[in-house]
Amino acid sequence: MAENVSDSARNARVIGVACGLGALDRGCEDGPEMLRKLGFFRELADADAGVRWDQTIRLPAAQSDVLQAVAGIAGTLAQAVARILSHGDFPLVIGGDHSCAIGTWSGVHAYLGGAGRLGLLWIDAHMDSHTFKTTPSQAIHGMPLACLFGYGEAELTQVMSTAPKVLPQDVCLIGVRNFEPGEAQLLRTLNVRIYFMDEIKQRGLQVVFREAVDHVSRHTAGYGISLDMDALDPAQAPGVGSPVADGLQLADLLDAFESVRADRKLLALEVVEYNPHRDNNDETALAVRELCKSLLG
Ligand SMILES: [Mn+2]
Repeated sequence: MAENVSDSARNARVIGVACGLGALDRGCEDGPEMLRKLGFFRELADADAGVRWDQTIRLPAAQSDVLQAVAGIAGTLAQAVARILSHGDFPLVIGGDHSCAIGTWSGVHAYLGGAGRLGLLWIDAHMDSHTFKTTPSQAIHGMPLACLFGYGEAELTQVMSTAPKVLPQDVCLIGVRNFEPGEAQLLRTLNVRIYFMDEIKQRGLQVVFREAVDHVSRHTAGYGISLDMDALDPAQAPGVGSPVADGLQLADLLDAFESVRADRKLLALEVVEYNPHRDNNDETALAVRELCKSLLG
């Protein structure tokens, strides 16, 4: 791990991942470009959050099969994330579908090297813990968390290194309310902590989030947040590929993000699955902006 991280505020570097190949509806590949067009990363920069667009990763013109294409994106993304971290900056990855998580967290893992383990908060309506053996849809955006644990195709589990990128005891899922037996079985076997919506409603997101941050920080060198926009209630974030009713309230998640704004152990943020073609008056785009602001502002 590089030692050049100063105590001054880190500058966020945005990587857009214009890939929706891992989803059934590819529309989220237009997410990064739409957010750019709306100009709000510029707005964040103006707000002195030190945010700058680094690059947009696109699919190669000549595509092989979906697995190879997603694996290719993951490799490119992982390198970019590791580079940003080694410069002492903060990677903000904007999807694209959730399969980009394979690249994001493989890159953070590579950056940490032997410095310690990586913790991960996975905020999502789904578990994303399928393999090709258990998935009903074959869609790779339903698999990234399993891949990061080391389960699945070698192309997806061995990005930058053969090691698992996270250990089950260093991960928490938040907001889950829609899943299939095969993936639930894997997470149960691995004993991963899952905060389902009913527990969140009972105890409140602030309490649950604080507990989850402690959980993923305790034995790790740092942690990341992977936010699938479908974790939010579709009434507040309709622009996603797989909406599920009864989700997180935006105001609660904004408060939660603000609570870790100055946390030096937070290493990277990823916001995925925003699909502009399904949005309503840019409501979801605005939610992405507010969430980024609350974390970086
Ligand atoms: Mn997801």
